[in-house]
Amino acid sequence: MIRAFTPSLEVIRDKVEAGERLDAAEAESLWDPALDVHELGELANLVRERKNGNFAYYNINTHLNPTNVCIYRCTFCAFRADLRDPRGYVMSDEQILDRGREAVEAGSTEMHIVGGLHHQKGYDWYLNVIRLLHDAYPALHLKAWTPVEINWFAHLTKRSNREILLEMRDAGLGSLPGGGAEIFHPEIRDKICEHKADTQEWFDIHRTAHELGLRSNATMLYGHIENAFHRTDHLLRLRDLQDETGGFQTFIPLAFHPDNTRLAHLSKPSPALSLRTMAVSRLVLDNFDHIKAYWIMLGIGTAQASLAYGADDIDGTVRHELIYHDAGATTPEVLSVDEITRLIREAGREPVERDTLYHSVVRDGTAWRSSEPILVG
Ligand code: V47
Repeated sequence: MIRAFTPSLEVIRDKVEAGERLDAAEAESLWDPALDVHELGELANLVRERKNGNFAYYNINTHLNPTNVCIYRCTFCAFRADLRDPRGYVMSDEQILDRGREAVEAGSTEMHIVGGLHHQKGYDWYLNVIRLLHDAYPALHLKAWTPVEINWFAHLTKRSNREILLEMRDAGLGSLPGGGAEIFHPEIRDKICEHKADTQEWFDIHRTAHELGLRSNATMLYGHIENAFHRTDHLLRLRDLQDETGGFQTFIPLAFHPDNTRLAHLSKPSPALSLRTMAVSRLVLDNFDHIKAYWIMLGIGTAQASLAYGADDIDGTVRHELIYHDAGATTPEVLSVDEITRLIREAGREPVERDTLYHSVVRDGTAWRSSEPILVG
């Protein structure tokens, strides 16, 4: 069947096929429900295959949230706890090292570390998390702390973000995860997380990290009180910094999970919005190599479909994820390598195990090594 394209989709198709950048108005038009989500997906898939062929990347990773006690009260967060809340916890050094051992025994190449900002823990406690793990398990890549934490450490110590990042890097920090981005536009940010690191701080910290040679990721929390304008603004701000530094590796759209949050009256974003967000992200972020469909929060079905709507990565096997499961995610807590590679193959893609910095991983029994950087077209 031949479909009649809306004029704007024709313009977009021509630009995407020619490898030209979409401008702000074109980017915002992609959210218009009049533009068929599957046609957008087809265009996003063109870009995805141009950049990453038929590969779909995954890694073997473990999460560590050393404390859930947090001074901030972001409206979307179900994970945080007050200081005297019975749900509140702080992990001991021994528990942190146990998690590292478990990660290594499970073959993890990466530990993803984020947590609450505990009222009574100083900067040294957080620095020690990195030092302990790196000294004991130097091959484990520590992808840790968002700008929200870095900004808090700078505030606590009255030192610069650069000094904090340098000290963390020297202690074993390998890269920064993409969290804390939420929605950058102040109309929304001021309503959902007014106290924590603001947009300018988020960008300054990623810029500084990139200058220091640390790669990082970026996220966007969608499907709550934001609209198409705010999402477009978010993507364009990221595209601008990437033009400047080239330091971002992956963009991860995060679907809002409302359970147990102060926004519990909202419904979850639909799979159709998730697929559109994946496609729009791929089309607008022309300077990002990778778009990740985080299966934990999308659910396995939507994550599989996302591999045809612009995504080329589905994160990892993941063990000990808490942030989404506290907010009602019903996905499993871990997938085995067999399960993750099967779901990639079922979606028609070729699974490639990567490390955090997108080198392919070669395994020989229980030993592994990072090999060639994965070449992106
Ligand atoms: O910044 C918190 C989000 C983020 C909820 O870099 C929620 O590879 C939905 O950044 N519903 C942290 N989202 C997680 C994160 C991440 C995840 C996976 C991979 C990477 C990476 C980074 O989680 C927060 C916030 O945007 N979040 N609560 C919720 N109820």
